[in-house]
Amino acid sequence: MLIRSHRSGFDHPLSSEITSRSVYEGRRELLRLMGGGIAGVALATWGSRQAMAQGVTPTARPGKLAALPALRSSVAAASTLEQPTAYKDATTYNNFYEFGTDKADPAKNAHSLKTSPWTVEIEGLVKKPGRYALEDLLKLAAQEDRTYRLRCVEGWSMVIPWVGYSLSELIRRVEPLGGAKYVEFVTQADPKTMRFIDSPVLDWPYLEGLRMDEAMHPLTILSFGMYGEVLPNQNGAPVRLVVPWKYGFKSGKSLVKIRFTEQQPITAWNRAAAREYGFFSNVNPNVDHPRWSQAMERRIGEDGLFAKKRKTLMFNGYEAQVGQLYAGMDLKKFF
Ligand SMILES: Nc1nc2c(c(=O)[nH]1)N[C@H]1C(S)=C(S)[C@@H](COP(=O)(O)O)O[C@H]1N2
Ligand SMILES: [Mo]
Repeated sequence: MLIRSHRSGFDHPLSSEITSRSVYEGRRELLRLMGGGIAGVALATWGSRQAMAQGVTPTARPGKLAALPALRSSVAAASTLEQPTAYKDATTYNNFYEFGTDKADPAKNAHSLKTSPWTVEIEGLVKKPGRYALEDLLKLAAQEDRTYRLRCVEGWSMVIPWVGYSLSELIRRVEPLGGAKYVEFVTQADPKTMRFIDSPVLDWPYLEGLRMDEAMHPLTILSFGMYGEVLPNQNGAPVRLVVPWKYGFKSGKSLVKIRFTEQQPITAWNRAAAREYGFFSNVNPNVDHPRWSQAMERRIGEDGLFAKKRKTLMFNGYEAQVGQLYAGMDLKKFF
């Protein structure tokens, strides 16, 4: 199988705006010596740059994992203005059934996931199939800050500053053939490192899929990091999908294969309960899940006794950008 090398022409010139790792770490050290505070905000760390862009309280890089610097997004209105969810919450309240079904399980169990070496295979109806090393995928396009809401079908939401680039950057380079109508996403299924992979909750590997126009939409990202650092294992390291206008489960974690198909792919949740989880699964307050309403959501981190629920927004608040993809479709039928 073809291994794409650094010489194969996919190198993206790193913008001089991207702070190199050593400079970044140096600034952190300086910050630490100065005791943070106002002086820290003046430095172009991830947190302050993001805050200046969004007018929210600066969030410090958590300092847990390797830095993954990012540019402010070039995609118009790509980010929400909401305050990001606390890193602690975003990394301890997860759905990643390969590591257990309790929200706290992935944080406890996902350390066993082996994320290096990692490759993603591109196959199916595409002119340039092949196996891409993670290092090459990382450099395929500039990493951007994309702070998106993620709304789970279960009725909670988070605001996460993802680091990644539009999936369309990759799709364009591999040149899908005319017959390619859908993109299927296959995720890691390794019984040696994923404790719950033999549990009967789902058929493994966890599969997801998008229509080609959804996959090509600039808001759909391949994400390699969050909060200015590489992804924690429990959040789908080393590379995951993030589709902000769809329920969280459409955002497959720990991707190993991207396949271009003519037929609409089977997805893990559709196979498990077709009546409850459709192929599209667009966030829609007007289409209830058969067993509960989808009109409201609880923002993780706002769970005090008197915390108000929030109204769920059409397409999770991204209607202006993605509504057109579904013009003329009956969203009750194609849920
Ligand atoms: N491989 C895989 N990807 C997955 C899941 C999963 O169980 N396995 N859960 C999905 C669901 S239901 C949600 S809500 C999001 C949660 O992402 P987070 O834990 O980073 O917030 O991941 C999605 N991606
Ligand atoms: Mo979810």
